Amino acid sequence: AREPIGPAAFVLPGFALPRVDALLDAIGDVAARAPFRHLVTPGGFTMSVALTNCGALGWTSDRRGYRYSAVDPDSGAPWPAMPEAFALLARDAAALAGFDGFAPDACLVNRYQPGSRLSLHQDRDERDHGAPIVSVSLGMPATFQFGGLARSDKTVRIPLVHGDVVVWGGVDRLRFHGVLPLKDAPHLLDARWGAQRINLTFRKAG
Ligand code: MD5
Ligand code: FE
Repeated sequence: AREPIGPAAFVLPGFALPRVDALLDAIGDVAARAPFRHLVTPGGFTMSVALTNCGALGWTSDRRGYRYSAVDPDSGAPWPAMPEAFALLARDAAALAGFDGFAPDACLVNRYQPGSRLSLHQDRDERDHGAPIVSVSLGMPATFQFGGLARSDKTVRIPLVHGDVVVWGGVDRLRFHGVLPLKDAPHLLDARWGAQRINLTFRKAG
């Protein structure tokens, strides 16, 4: 199934479900080599969402600004390679939304714990805004906020649950968006995920 939420944005409900075991293993491998960390924004705030990356490029932030980097600033080493299961999922989901041949070079791995939130923002640090972004929701449910091209545009709330995949392209790629504070609701589907939401965000950054 494919549910449009914008002219070029689609929710693929449960699309990742058949692949979650492989994803959980791969997330563990990535986090063992590049641990989750709470980044500081240029404004001096510590993000409530913890993040790591895999792939050729990883997104990072500090007092100097936001940027993509080929190395993990915490270790000085390259980010872990993008697991095969990640790249295949991103490519297959993008194709279902009309974006054939999506080959992401960056995967941000966001970890939300109860109370973690992501305030309204645009993703504009990527070089090529023509490529889509693919987002995979795992673990606890969350409410996604989807706005317009101006921060002040009204937002709609979209519930996202374990296994949902969203593809954002074209005119929807630069819309303001955020995630409401994660509720402390137990995740009933699979106890291995614990009290957290993991979001994989695939991008063509370079
Ligand atoms: C999340 N992450 O649920 C979201 C999923 C981020 C972030 O927002 O920046 O790490 S990605 C949602 C997204 C990406 C690009 C464009 C749009 C939404 N959009 O136009 O609405 O952790
Ligand atoms: Fe974003």
